[in-house]
Amino acid sequence: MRLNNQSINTVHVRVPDYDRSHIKTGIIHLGVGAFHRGHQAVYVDDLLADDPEWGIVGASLRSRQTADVLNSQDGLYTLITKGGPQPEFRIIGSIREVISAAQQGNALHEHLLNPDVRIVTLTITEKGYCHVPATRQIDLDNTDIQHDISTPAQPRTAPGYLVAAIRERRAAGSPPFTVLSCDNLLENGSLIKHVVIALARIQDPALACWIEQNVTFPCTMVDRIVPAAAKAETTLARGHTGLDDWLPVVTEPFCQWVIEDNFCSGRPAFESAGATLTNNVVPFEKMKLRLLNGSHSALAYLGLLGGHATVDQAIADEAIRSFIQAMMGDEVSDTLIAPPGVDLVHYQKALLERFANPNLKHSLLQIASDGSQKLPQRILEPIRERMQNGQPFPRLAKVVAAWARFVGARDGSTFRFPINDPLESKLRALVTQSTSGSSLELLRCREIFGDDLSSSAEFREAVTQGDRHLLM
Ligand code: CS2
Repeated sequence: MRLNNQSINTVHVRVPDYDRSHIKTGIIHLGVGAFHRGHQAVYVDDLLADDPEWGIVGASLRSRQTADVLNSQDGLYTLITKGGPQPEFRIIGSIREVISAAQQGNALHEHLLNPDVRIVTLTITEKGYCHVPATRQIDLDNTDIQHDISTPAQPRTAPGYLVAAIRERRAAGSPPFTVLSCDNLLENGSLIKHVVIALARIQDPALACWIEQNVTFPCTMVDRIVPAAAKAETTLARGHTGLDDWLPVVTEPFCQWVIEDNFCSGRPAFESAGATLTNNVVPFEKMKLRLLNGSHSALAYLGLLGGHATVDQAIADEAIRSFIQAMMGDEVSDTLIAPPGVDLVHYQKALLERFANPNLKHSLLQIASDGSQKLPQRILEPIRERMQNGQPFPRLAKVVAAWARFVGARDGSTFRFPINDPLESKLRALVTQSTSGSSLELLRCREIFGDDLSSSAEFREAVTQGDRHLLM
């Protein structure tokens, strides 16, 4: 039997504690991947019993499969939390419907015009921001952005959908919505604000000014490890609930959401579901991006080069584990200011434990994807700060060297690793077209390294040293 509104009454696990037929749509979420379903949708599920105004309509910008499967389950899915030996199961009901934007762009647009929708949340991954990673400016060479400039009423990008909807809401006299970014980018709210306003300005400068004055874009720090679920999880869910769920979500017990309290049209009591509302998210973002995500990227590139497949395997490798510990403790933590109430030493220790979770099977290739979009905020920003302070950064440089080898490594004429990166062809051309064929040619990529690092002899020398010392 499939999981849906009827069959849910037969299960003996935790199910929504509210009447789903009374829920309204207050949130549109762009990018309904596993992360959203393991994180924000769970917080919302926790608060709907007290406040039914905030149900979610999700949209997938690229894949149609998520919409098809979740709609056939009435939006329901199983959350499988793997901490100790016994996983915990729970059915989440906060997503009312999912739209596949590529097929139903107009339906998404209509939902975005609904005046009851007061928040648009985003998990569109780093590349969804359509910016140049090194400069954080809108990427006018991006063909989807070019499409959205020439055809604003039929957008393809998230910024394009936001601008089109804000324009019409403004014309109709509807209140604006808050745009709540939940991606792993520094000052993620400011970044999406910048891209949205830049896109609006090209079309209509008055609209850009109005957005500046009326729409808010709070920054957030989101944290929960949510690996892509494997087929085996469907079997696991069925074994426990008796129902077929084709899109369960697997996650760890840890969960954190720190949100800048700046909502232009109201918000649910996110704090009642465990989120932290604050005036300044930046110290939380920096800590998490540099310690957790920076270590994740280091584990991915060093681990894959060392023959590992998952995070727990890589962190069990003594050489890699002590490298990560030293990178965090000696090179990253002194670039940080501890957020209120956080002990950075304790935070690092807890991260090592989370990485060692043997039940998650978090794929290193998944983390290694989109390196061009991830390295700047995870690895390059702390490097820049250390260079400015005259401090060495051998381990951070080694992570850059490991990324370059991962991207450039070849067996004869074929590349050794599949890379999944919007700059893939450019990066690989840098290696194949150079006379040296060395992966260090990748340091010339200005979209990633900026004008400063791509021309810095000190940076190149440190990465070259790191490359010599890579264990291979
Ligand atoms: C990971 C993140 O895939 C990646 O790049 O580093 O998805 C990470 O698991 C989450 O940010 C944890 O909160």
